[in-house]
Amino acid sequence: MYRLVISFLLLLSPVILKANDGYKLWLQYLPFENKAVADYYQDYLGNITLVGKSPTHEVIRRELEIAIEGFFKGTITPSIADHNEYGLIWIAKSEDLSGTFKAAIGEKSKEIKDDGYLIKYSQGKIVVTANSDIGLLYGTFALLKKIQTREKLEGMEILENPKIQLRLLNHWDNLNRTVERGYAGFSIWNWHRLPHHIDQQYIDYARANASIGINGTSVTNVNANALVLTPEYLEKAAALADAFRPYGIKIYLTARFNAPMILDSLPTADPLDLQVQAWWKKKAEEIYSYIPDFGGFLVKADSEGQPGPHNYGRTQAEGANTLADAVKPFGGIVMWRAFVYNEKTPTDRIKQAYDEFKPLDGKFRDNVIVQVKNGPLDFQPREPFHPLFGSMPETPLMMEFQITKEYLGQESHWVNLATMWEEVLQSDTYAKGVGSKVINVLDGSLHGYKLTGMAGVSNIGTDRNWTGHHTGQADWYAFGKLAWNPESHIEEIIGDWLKMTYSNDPDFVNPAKNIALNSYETLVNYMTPLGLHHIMARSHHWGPGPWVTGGGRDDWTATYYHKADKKAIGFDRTESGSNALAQYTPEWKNVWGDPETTPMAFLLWFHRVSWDKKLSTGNSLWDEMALRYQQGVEGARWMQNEWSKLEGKIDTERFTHISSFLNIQATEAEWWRDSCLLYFGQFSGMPLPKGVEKPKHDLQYYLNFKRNFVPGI
Ligand code: GCV
Repeated sequence: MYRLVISFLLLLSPVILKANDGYKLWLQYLPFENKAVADYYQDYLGNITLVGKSPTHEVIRRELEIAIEGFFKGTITPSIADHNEYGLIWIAKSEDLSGTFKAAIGEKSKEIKDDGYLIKYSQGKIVVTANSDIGLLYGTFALLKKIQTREKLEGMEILENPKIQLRLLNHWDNLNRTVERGYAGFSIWNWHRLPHHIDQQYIDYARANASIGINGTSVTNVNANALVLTPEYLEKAAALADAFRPYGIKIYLTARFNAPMILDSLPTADPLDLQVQAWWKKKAEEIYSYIPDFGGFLVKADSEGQPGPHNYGRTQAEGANTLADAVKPFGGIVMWRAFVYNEKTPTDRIKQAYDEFKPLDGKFRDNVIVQVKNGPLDFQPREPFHPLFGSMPETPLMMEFQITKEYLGQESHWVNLATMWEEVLQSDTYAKGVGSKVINVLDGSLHGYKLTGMAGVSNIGTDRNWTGHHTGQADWYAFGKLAWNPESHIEEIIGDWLKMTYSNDPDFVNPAKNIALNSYETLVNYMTPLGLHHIMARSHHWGPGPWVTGGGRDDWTATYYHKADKKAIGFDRTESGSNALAQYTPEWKNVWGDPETTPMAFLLWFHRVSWDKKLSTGNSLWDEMALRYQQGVEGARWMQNEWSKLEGKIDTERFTHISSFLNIQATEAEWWRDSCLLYFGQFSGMPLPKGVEKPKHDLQYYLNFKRNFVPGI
């Protein structure tokens, strides 16, 4: 046993005020704030035993070293023994635990499943154990998190098993390094330099993901380029897979449905054609020769111009099954997206996925999982849960959330997405009566799914802080946490993230948490209050565009969705309208079928409401809308103001960056309010109620407002 020598003076220097570009994400391992805290953890961190040898063990060792360097500001040399009876932290797989520790853990170890882990304090020592190498890595990160958030180790007992098996990031990254709906620079995948150069950022990406339990990544855009399936790119993808493997992260690729035609000039991509089936089988064999643990395919078919089984009169199941059969012998899966809709189908766009997939329930191979966006439209600031959840008992469904904020202000708005995700996850589908929450569908408990999953469309790019807005990191973090356990408490998630990323000072953490927790409702108010949706600018979706109309596709306009006229506004989705409501269970039909019982959050999603209709608040619809837009603007200003009070509590670099983005947010909130109220005011013909500020410009100004080269298209 050795004792760490800490330079007391160094620990007292004003560390938090040093410049920090945010690259280290939540793995800052901030120095202990005083000698007492350092002394407390020193005994444990100075006496670590790590048993076993594997690439993942090396990752664990390295992570411990990085953490110790950070905590103690490099004043000690980490030394991690591979065997030492006196170690105070013991990290070992259950099979490698010595008798004493086995006895201390007792029956508990039997409760560890999959890549779960157990951390247990016993007689002055901490044991981190698991049944797999990756479980051990997760357990190590969990212990480090406890130290980062300055929790006491005595009496600790944490048993964690992942509730969802597939916890994936989806990158919409193109091979030319542009990122569809990416607002944080270019793609981090430098395909040109691969396979020979493994950038440090790939390793740090893997570390960050492993630290929150993410175990897979689909590295290419769902608007897929077939080239990624050629040897040239498979070699590169294999290099990424090799780099990620020790972190428990599998690689997945997006498959372009007509790849057999593009790459090998087959006359058809008909999934029932024998030649096509043979092509996919051969392709799978080839992929697995490069990447033996390749996860499988993610497919967007028959949607927004992507080819698919429709082109051959086949069903989504027939399409998915052909690819599934190809990867099955190697243990691969297919994630088949339910985001299927077509402008030529005359029904309400939000009904189309359900109409198409529901009749196919039970027709997919057992290695197919259908990936469904959280709501039936397209990642709007607020949508009711997708009606497919709870409606496909025989077909595993996984969740697709969008971490990148395509429709939510993109990179410059602070919105705590976990608040929105929690709202969806906690929704009761009533599929099997009360208590059939979306979570229960996803974790497999409601229908007995054999495959479970959650995917998040990544917000990561080459920006030094990875996500453009520093707080975008929180959304990445929260996604991982919710994918591991969708029941996680979002207050705890954001609190932990703030502590690990910035500071443990409650005078910083509490107000910052408060800003985050209020940010979602604020954004909904200044963008799409009362259930408005899809009123963003055309194509790039940045900023307001309630006037967007005409063009090639009605279902890509705003007027299709809000239907404002002199009398009313909103989309009637009840029996008297599109009857999208019929896709939900009777419980929801009762609530959402009547404007009087529909929560205001979804009023205009389900109903057409006259401008002068008196709402439960006592306001007319018009007044309520205007007041909510105003409330949103005031909320954004409040966020700005609250944040300004935190100056000096964290490093200036990140403080200033966030302040500057909050300025943008507050200005854009006004832009949203003014332009939407001017536009809708033409129809309502009613004056702005008291308390709502006068617009800064006239409607024409907003109609003429154009910006070139908005990123992410
Ligand atoms: C990758 C939305 C986005 C598209 C995206 C699509 C999808 O429509 O605007 O950029 O395409 O969703 O999820 O496939």
